[in-house]
Amino acid sequence: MRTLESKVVVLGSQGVGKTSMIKRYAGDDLNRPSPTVGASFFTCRINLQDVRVKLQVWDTAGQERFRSMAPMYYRHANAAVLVFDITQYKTFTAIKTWVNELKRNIEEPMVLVLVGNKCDLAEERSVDPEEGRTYATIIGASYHETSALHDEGIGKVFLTIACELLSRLTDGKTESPHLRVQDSPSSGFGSSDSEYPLTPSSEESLANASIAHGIHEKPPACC
Ligand SMILES: Nc1nc2c(ncn2[C@@H]2O[C@H](COP(=O)(O)OP(=O)(O)O)[C@@H](O)[C@H]2O)c(=O)[nH]1
Ligand SMILES: [Mg+2]
Repeated sequence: MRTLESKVVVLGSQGVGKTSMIKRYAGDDLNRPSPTVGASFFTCRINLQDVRVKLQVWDTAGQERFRSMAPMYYRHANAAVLVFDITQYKTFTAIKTWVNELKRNIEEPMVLVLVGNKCDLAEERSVDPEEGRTYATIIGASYHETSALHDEGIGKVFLTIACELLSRLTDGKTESPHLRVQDSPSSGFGSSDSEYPLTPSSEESLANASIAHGIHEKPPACC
């Protein structure tokens, strides 16, 4: 069985629900406190056909309020989730800034998904889904609406990323040196991640003492 390893960054204005989405996907308690400095990530494993896809999903720890993240956050990222709040138009316009920030920090083509979160607050909606879809098309992203509160649409966001990474790989469309594929005949899901290649270096870990890492395993899925 082959293993595909990738790094996914989550971007968007403060308060749009990034941490809630990630916690929801990680099967974590939404009320558990998160680190307040540095960054944290968790690894989600999904079996897609005959490939084991590991998504290393990175969360910010509030640095987004400075409208810019440390380069380490973007390093070797293969996909980005751009999140806005459907009830706050300014968080939608802010996506453009995040797209520019991505362009500044990442040269290789990435998988992009645009996500309108808080769709449970439909009566307060200020971003038309058509506008969201149109902008997604312009930036080459897929468009999703989610509710982290009600756990709606979140699994689909990450499954879309995993499927897109896989199809780019099998189509030979990506030559990214950072999208790692390994043949892993013996190691199963229970195997150690001690040599996990995307784990921050010890130097980075020291500089970001609050980095936390969790692992979550998803049931097999198909694209
Ligand atoms: N109604 C609603 N509130 C949400 C949703 N997702 C997050 N929130 C709330 O929005 C606030 C900010 O969420 P958080 O995950 O910390 O946002 P972050 O700053 O982008 O990481 C919190 O009060 C969450 O409970 C959602 O889907 N619906
Ligand atoms: Mg957060």
